[in-house]
Amino acid sequence: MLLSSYVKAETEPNDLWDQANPIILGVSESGIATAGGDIDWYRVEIPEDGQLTLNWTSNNSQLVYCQIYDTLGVELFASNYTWARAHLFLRTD
Ligand SMILES: [Ca+2]
Repeated sequence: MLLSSYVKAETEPNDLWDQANPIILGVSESGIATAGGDIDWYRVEIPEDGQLTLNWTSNNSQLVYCQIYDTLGVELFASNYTWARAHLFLRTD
């Protein structure tokens, strides 16, 4: 499991897949989810097969969810809405 070393703020616009903010493995990213359906895209490059651990938390009681796609646009994961802390463990092999 990777531990976050610091928090990096999102950069808008990031509402579309081709505007995705890069995430560096082991670094936390923060964003603001506004009422009315804000979307934040992020991308992560995984250097080798293994387990991707993703944690996300809503700090302002806004409902949030997470979807993960591969580079071909195939959905690999879709969470339920949550206003609390959520975890994902995804095998990348
Ligand atoms: Ca956004």
